[in-house]
Amino acid sequence: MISIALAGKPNAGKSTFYKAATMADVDVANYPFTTIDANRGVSHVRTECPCLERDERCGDDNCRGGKRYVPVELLDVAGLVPGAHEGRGLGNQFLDELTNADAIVNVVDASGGTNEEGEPVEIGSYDPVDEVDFIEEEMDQWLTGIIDRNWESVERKSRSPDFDIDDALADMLTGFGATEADVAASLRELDYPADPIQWTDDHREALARDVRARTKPIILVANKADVAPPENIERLRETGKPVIPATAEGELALRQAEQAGVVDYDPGDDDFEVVGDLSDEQEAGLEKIREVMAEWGGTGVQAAMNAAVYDLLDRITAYPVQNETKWTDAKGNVLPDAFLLPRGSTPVDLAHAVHSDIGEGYLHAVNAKTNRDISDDYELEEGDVIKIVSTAS
Ligand SMILES: Nc1nc2c(ncn2[C@@H]2O[C@H](COP(=O)(O)OP(=O)(O)OP(=O)(O)O)[C@@H](O)[C@H]2O)c(=O)[nH]1
Ligand SMILES: [Mg+2]
Repeated sequence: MISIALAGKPNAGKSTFYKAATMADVDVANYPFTTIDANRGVSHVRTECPCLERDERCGDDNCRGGKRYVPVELLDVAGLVPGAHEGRGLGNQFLDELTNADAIVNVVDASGGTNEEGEPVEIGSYDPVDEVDFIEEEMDQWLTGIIDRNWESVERKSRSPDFDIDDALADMLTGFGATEADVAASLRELDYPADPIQWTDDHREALARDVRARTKPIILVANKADVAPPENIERLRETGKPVIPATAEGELALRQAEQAGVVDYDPGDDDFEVVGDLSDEQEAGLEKIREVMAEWGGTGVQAAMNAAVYDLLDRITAYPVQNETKWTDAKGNVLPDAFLLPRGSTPVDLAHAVHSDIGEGYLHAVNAKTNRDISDDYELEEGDVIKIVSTAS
């Protein structure tokens, strides 16, 4: 499963985002380091279900009237302060938790109402652009440290006659989520001595920065948009990084109200409808959220999950089925599974994602929307429904 990690300075709203996005029960409070141990849970990205092209909707938990929710892992970790890579705050322990993440959602307090240590200050008095820079810097320095600590082993390997620097670095960095292709691409970008013994700290740091950017891409959530001065969000946008304005607190309130049966709202909707009885106070709170949603096109929480997976990681959703006419599995469930594959994936890749045996035994595939055979090098598109024919199925 794709893994997305929430990172950011303390008190920015990471756990509120996590709670809203997973509906798990975690601590949220207005002081730094509320979260100590990482929370790991299941959230979803939202897409259009292929069933919209048919007469009937799927009618299960994953598809709410054609709004398809595909599971991804979400990780909420302790806040990060400047110097974390040297152990400040809850530093290293938290950074190590990011090892398995495919992408990072940096939850920024766009209101400027907390300083770099996460302590409450007057709204607008801290510049949120500063936390964008230091979070990235901490991640880069953390990886630099990992490479430094492992360099001796690269030097040792370099004495062997069949030494290959790409292989040696890939070995070291796979644990960090880097593939051989990532390492090779980074090395192509950099100038470096052939002999690892000649590498300086600067060479290792340059490698760390490039590999980090490739393997842990970052998207910014401009959280607390409900109280943020609009110019702060503008300034965050000027960094050139993808920015999603959000109110994690608003999303949490809506999901809780939806569970209580008082509003009709599906995560990612740009508005909601009140369907139950509310106190005047509750009603006023929800109307405030409605105004923020109108301004930004929703609460931003679902939008951030989607941007991380579909934009940053460039995934598409493919739906394997056994029956290409009914779009069902062997048990008759309609569109039971959805896989988030890298753009450019082929039917063979989908077969491997379903099961390694199905991949090994792959024979051919049928596009269930057109009922035609597709070639082995066909590039899957968002929403494709595919029957795989394999010796293993
Ligand atoms: N106004 C506003 N406040 C928010 C929003 N999201 C979170 N908060 C508040 O921000 C404070 C910190 O929220 P948490 O979710 O605990 O923050 P965190 O980033 O997990 O903090 P640490 O675990 O200490 O690193 C709490 O008082 C939240 O209620 C939001 O969208 N708007
Ligand atoms: Mg927290």
